[in-house]
Amino acid sequence: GKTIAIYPGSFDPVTRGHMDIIERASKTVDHLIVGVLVNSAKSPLFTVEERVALLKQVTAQYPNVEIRSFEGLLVDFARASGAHILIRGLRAVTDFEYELQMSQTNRKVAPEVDTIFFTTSLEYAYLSSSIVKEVAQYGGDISAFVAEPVEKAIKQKFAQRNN
Ligand code: COD
Repeated sequence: GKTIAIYPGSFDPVTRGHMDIIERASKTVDHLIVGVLVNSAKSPLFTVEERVALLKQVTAQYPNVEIRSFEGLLVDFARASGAHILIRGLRAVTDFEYELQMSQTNRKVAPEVDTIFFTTSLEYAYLSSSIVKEVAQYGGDISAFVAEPVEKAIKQKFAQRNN
């Protein structure tokens, strides 16, 4: 059958690091669903609708990539989507403990759902959504970190906030 995978995250907002994982993962599975978590503990800069819209813009060139939001447990979303694979990215060792715990918990709750990790491309190893927001907040150039529509959207956000 078709291999369906989910790449879940907060994507607040999507960075070039995420985009690299999406591109690579989309080549290895038949269908890739990027799942945007609705109720994150973190207080997000972008609404879930905004995060989904930005992801749609930067992944429009991949016909087998779909963007959806989800609430509740990730493995329930996976089951409902017919996905048996979760995709996650690994940057530094600091990602490892959290990712290991998540992956093992998810497999305990849903044994048929397993996680595949992609190691970050070297040029994006340092990159995170929070770093991008911090640099943007103080007016720094973020064009190396995010795609153009995302850069515009962040600038708009901070312009609104400072008015
Ligand atoms: N290079 C490579 N990978 C990267 C980079 C980069 N520069 N930046 C980020 N990534 C990877 C991250 O490692 C991660 O794998 C993915 O991209 C998404 O990152 P974030 O930060 O947007 O997403 P998270 O880590 O906040 O997502 C957490 C989830 C939403 C997946 C998690 O909280 C969840 O599943 N929540 C639902 C409730 C649930 O089921 N909880 C139980 C889980 S055990």
